[in-house]
Amino acid sequence: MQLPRGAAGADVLARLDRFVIETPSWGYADTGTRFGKFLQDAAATSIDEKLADAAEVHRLTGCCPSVAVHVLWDFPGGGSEAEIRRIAARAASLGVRVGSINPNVFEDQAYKWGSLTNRDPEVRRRALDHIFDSIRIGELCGSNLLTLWFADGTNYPGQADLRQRKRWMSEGLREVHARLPADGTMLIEYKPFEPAFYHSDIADWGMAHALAKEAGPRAKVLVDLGHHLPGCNIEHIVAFLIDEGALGGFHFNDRKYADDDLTTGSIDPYQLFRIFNEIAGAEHERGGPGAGTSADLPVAYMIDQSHNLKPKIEAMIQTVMTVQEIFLKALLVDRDALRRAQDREDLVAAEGVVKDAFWTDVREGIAEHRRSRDLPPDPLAAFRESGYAARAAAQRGPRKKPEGGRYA
Ligand code: AFD
Ligand code: MN
Ligand code: MN
Repeated sequence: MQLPRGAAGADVLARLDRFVIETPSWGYADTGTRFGKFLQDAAATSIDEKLADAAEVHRLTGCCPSVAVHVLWDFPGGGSEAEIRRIAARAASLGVRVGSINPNVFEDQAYKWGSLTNRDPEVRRRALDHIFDSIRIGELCGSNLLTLWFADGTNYPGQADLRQRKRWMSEGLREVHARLPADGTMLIEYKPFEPAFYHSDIADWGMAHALAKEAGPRAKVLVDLGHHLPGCNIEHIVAFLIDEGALGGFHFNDRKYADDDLTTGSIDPYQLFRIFNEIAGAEHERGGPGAGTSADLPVAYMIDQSHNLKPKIEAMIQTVMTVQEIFLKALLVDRDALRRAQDREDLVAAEGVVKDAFWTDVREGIAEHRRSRDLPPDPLAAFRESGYAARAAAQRGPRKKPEGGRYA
């Protein structure tokens, strides 16, 4: 099975060109696990360097125009209007823009017992004020997307009233929704555990969906691929949320055991394909690639990964290339043949239609298409040849090393 030629092929590639993937500012900086952090010389140490790295990914891939920001980590000046405008202008000068805004209501000591679910109304108010300020930052940056992840939860049975916490969370999210700008969308992200180890207040897609419906019509669910218990059928959740009109976005990564934030598709590319198969199937129902933007699902495709060992920009480019390839494969599923096989309960044929698309090697087709767009056919190879990482390491590395030039 090859890439379709003619009008069908042009439509599929046009859909691929409309498929943009947001990279996270925090993916370019030194991160670690709770067991420590391994510094990388070339890792970004400021929002300006993160934007520069994101711009390099966009320059080479042509599909990453926006950068997710983390309010406390990326606006060290406290988010003054001058700081925000400077950062937004810096992004624009680099050919990218600020994308989704991620408030941080989990690191401050005040949130030890929760943020929107804290039994202290002062803390709940503080968390809300921070989220409202994040909305302000978004408006000044020209971003209309707010991504909400809460570490709220408990570690022991009996620690808290779970139903009261649900009500506080819903009350807070309703207030957030009321503050959204007219064109704003809030994404509610769920996660079964970590950092809380007995219960998380927004533990699964059903809770996020219920809270989003209570918050208002512009609240949607964010599916982080690493936020599911082993064996979970994520593509079924995606299909259900699509059909509810509740799927707001993704955080792409991969996992072997938990929220490992491994590079997308590195462990289970077929699962990622099955997820995109649901997206492509739903878009086919809406008219498919030939119908143009009207068939495109209004979903934010974002990466959320911590590249602890892989070089950060390489890992980001690798991820973008993987997500593009997998989405293109899903667009190749022969929907009519699939439907005919399903209608006659021909399981083997139906599975064969899906697998034919998954096994299709689209790499040369994408490379050819990139050439036609004056993009490097292999963005990863182009990055490696560019010397960008070496230059970044030479500039940034010495700042991280104590006297003597070696890591402690
Ligand atoms: C952590 C959380 C969650 C959140 C991300 C960025 O698990 O995925 O989206 O940090 O705030 O990975
Ligand atoms: Mn996430
Ligand atoms: Mn996570």
